[in-house]
Amino acid sequence: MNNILPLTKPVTKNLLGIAPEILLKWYDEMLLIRRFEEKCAQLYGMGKIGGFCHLYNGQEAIAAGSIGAITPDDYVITAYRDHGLAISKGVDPRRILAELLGKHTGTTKGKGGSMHLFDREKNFLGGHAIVGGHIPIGTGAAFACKYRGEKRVCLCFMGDGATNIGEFHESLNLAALWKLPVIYIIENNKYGMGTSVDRASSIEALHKKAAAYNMRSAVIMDGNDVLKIYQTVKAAVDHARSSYEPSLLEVQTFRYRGHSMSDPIHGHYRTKEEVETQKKLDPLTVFAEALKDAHLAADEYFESAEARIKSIIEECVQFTESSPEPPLEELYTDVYAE
Ligand SMILES: Cc1ncc(C[n+]2csc(CCOP(=O)(O)OP(=O)(O)O)c2C)c(N)n1
Ligand SMILES: [Mg+2]
Repeated sequence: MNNILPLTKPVTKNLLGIAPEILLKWYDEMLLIRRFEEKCAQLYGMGKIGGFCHLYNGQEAIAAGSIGAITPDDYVITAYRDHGLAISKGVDPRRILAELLGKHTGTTKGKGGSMHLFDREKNFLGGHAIVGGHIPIGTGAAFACKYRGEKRVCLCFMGDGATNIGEFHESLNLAALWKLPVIYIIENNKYGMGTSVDRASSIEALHKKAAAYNMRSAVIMDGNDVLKIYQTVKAAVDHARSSYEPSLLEVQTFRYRGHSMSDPIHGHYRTKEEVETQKKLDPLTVFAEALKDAHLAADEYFESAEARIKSIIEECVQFTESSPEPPLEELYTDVYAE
């Protein structure tokens, strides 16, 4: 089977009539995620980040486009590849980096690490390490929204591998049966660790799994096109708000790094050529070209964005380096709910 995304011209040219400041905010956000992840890779290499660390390089358009389609009141939940989604949901990147370095100022007071980011105020429900384990929690958040009579929704992100887990199927069944305002978003980056989708799933078109539960579904082939993602997620969100009905969306994407920081970029399961081909459709380049074509930004804008993001990253590092380690007594707090 062919694992390589079709090289179509991806970006919707009219930019959907979205206000220029919002488009530029999305670009900045995607750039922040990319540079943040590069800094994480560097700090990991220096031995400053311990434990598992899964980077989001290549998948940035999904975070910006999907979260651009909801409001701050809505919930977001995901698995362990969570830095980018947390940034887009408005979690302070300084506290994210501090968490990765195990500092007391981190989002989980330095006790959760990369895979367990959490921010109640921002309605970011994690950051979960067990594949598929968070899907019932996202479904439960949507249940709570409906039960309380609110018009909020939950975006529940997952990897392709998670769609083979029992909790995925149990959750979809209940969400469809009880009509819950949840949008399940599969970030199909073609692999679960070193196993390709066709080796793990009986069906490669993962969105079609919704049919078993009579649920609406769609696939976005250009997962590097922030506008297509926004457009599709927005339609699903609007539908969930007005009817409480769930959807299953599949976004075709690609991770540029290894599965986690302890894995090689290519490994034995994918070729250098495949990775290089995918990188030709880098979501940042694709979006920058669309912005230039639409005369919304010129080269100077992209240079100034780099400078602004660089200083944010420096601030994150400074904040983290000067933050204290958690005190010993923290070992026993927040372990059980009271
Ligand atoms: C229940 C469970 N089984 C196995 C693992 C080990 N594991 C960690 S990540 C992963 C691959 C998941 O791939 P996918 O859902 O496609 O997400 P991606 O890493 O590609 O974002 C596996 C098998 C785990 N964390 N939890
Ligand atoms: Mg995957």
